[in-house]
Amino acid sequence: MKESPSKFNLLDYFLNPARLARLGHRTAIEFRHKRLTYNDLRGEVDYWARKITDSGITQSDRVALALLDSPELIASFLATVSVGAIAVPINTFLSRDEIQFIIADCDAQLVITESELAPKANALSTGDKFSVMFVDTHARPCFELEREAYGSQSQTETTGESPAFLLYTSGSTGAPKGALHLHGAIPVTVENYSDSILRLTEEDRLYSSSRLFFAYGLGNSLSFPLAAGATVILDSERPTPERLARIFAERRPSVFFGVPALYRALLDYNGSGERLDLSSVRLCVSAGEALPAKIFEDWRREFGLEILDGIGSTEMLHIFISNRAGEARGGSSGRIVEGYEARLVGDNGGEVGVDEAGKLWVKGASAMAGYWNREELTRATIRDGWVRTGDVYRRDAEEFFYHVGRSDDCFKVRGLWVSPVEIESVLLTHKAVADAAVVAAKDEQGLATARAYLVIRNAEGSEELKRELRDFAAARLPQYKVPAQIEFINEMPRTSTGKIQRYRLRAAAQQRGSEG
Ligand code: 3UK
Repeated sequence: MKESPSKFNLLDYFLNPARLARLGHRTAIEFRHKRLTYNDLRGEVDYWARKITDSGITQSDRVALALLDSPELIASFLATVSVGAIAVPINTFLSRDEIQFIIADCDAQLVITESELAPKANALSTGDKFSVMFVDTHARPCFELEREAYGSQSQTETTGESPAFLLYTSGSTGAPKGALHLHGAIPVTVENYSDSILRLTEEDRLYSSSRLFFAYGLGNSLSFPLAAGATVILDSERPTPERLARIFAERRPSVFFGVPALYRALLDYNGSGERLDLSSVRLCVSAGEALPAKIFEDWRREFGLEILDGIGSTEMLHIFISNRAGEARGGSSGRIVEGYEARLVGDNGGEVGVDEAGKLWVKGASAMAGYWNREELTRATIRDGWVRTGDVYRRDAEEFFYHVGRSDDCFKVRGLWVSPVEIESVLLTHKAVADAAVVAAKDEQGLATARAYLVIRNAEGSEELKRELRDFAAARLPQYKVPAQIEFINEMPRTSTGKIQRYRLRAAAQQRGSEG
């Protein structure tokens, strides 16, 4: 007989009485002019737990959280899971229609949203299947006003295997799908990744440019700082290089989490006469897409800091292959994080050899329980505990992993496999190239060829530059990988979580046919 899992609740994990006795007066969150101690946060969670249960929410109900990064988002997330309901953080950059799709898909009974998001939220208040609660993050914290009325809330009984939250991801195409995670998943990411790779102390100050609604940001700004008794710096403004320069100078984070496009923008900003003060930073992390070796090297040269690239996914909750401080390699995602297992699977279903490309499968206790209401897709994604990531990787003799591409992004030219990432990382070493994406296109004869979309730095996008770039690539790549077509664009299309939208470039490339 299977042993029944013991009682466990995420709120208790982070803010139990014993921890509060030790950490209560330390700062948990810094946000605008506010500073919340761990005790304050507990008060805020209790306030929200009461409001949520008062609105009729019970175990397993879904509570959608369409909030900017704020103490209220952290508190309402923990409050929701503390009463056994399922929190659904929503990407505030999505359109009204996309937000409505998610609310309908998870059948939320309650939506907590921001007065500031009124244009999007107004449409929500017309819903009749759910109620809406508005939050004003500019107001004073609720617990200060109403603490007396909202004493400690008794928790619903949950275990490590109770559903806790849903994270929606659209992948590169298709409708968003919700990855369901259990109460026990967050502690696994803390033990596997944060404890061994970040090695946080109570003195650490964490800042993530990726938001809490994204699995990466949820780990960076909620799970890891709170589990370590550290401080998280939250910001609801757009993370431009100017904004970040201020955060680094004024808030002095010790750990910074970004995405590759932002690291590149920060390097450009720093090179344009402005200076970034990174003197408080001891650790930089990158995820979301592959960090090109060029950025890794430029950053190290400029600031004397390594960027620890690591791959994570919504399905696995956080990073499962990562570089380590002091042994990071540019162009590599690093080695397997202890607690996870990885397999690179070839076309015949067996594991590939050293330096051979294969499909990446991972296994680990932070994996999602499944996609919400998508049984078939769940079965196609997880088999025997192995999660198919959709990525192609190769592993060298020292067990370092190299991202070859998403399996749907790789294509063949003259019968030979081409990895867009490899061509892009070569193009990015040219001084004129600020951003690069390569997709499959057809030449005049209708044959598959590589087409490069480039954002150019301080230069005219001339025919001469195209020739120069092709010669540059030809000197560094086999002929079939040299982009036969080059197009200059003003801005790279990216998702709000920082990934290149290759499907949009592919569609454009198909339309353009053989020109270019
Ligand atoms: C790609 C990477 C190369 C890869 C995420 C950290 O990105 C996260 O989750 P998503 O569900 O996307 C997952 C996919 O993104 N990817 C992510 N990181 C890297 N590719 N190098 C990387 N370092 O295709 C993966 O399958 O949005 C990242 C933590 C939690 C996350 N959810």
